[in-house]
Amino acid sequence: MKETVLAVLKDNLFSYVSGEELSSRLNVSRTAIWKHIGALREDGYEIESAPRLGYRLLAVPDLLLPSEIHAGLETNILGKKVIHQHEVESTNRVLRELADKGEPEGTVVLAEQQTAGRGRLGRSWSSPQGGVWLSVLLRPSLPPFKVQLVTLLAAVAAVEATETVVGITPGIKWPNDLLVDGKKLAGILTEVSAEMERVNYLILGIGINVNIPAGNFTGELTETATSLQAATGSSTDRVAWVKTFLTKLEREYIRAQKQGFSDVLERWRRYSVTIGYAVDVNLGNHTVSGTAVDIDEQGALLVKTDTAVETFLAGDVSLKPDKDQ
Ligand code: BT5
Repeated sequence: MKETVLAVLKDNLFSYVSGEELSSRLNVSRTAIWKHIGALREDGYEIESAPRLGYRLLAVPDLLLPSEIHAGLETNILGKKVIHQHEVESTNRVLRELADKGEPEGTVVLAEQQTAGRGRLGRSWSSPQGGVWLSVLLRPSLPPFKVQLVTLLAAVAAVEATETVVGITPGIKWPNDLLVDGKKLAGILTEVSAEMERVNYLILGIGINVNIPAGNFTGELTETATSLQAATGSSTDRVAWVKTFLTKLEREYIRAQKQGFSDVLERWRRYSVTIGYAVDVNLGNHTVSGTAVDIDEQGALLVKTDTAVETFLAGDVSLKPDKDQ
């Protein structure tokens, strides 16, 4: 209902809408309308109320509010429920707790900041204001060995959302880092709850540096990280990015479960900045050097070394300066 009040105010951006009109259009009392206006103001919307004229929307907060994400979102599953927090430890963690209690597929958790954002293998993810820190709950009907493919699919959706909203096409470093000019723009952390034969759920967490000035990165990130703001010189509508990403992710996700992942893999290869490159694959206790030649139908990386073609399901890849095709 609050979202409907907001939608009417947005449809009448430069004019007043009377309390009477709102209450008759929404079929609720004027007191109820007044309460919804109060709730919208608490969310950060600036709404003027003028005696005898009614209400007028003056400003929308720069926040990833459910009311903003929902407006015009044309998905059927993803983002039907959006939980927005100003600050959390980790959106993946919040969603994992909900998933264990039976939360339905598609729920999204968004935070303005994370205090303990997580990367893969226990690494941390810096998550200041201005980024998009998003987790989405999926319950795919896929065998556990295919889960990696959903992560690749999410990377493709994130590249294409960025292309649509911002006009730049990041490259993908295997398995799922988005890079611009060799620096990391976004990362994906997929956490899985599965049994031998069946996936219970999958938490797909993505972090993308959107409106973060280059000068705000500290430590090693000064050299290794970038943002959409740093790459384009202007700020990006974060709500538009989230909506576009969810729309593309849902379309690809539904299609892949019906028809398989070959189309996604083809596009992943097109965006890849790994295939054809000389790489070091760091496996923790040792490193394998060679040329990345392809990914297989499970999303594993194939690396040609001096002696063989080796297959890697996990690991950290660093690209070497020389392209070796
Ligand atoms: C990732 O891990 O790239 C996965 C990042 C996933 C973050 C999202 S945000 C929403 C959701 N909730 C969470 O708690 N996590 C997910 P990995 O490949 O392990 O990369 C981690 C490494 O990237 C760190 O060790 C740093 O070197 C670097 N890094 C950390 N923060 C970064 C940032 N904001 N931008 C670019 N690089 C960063």
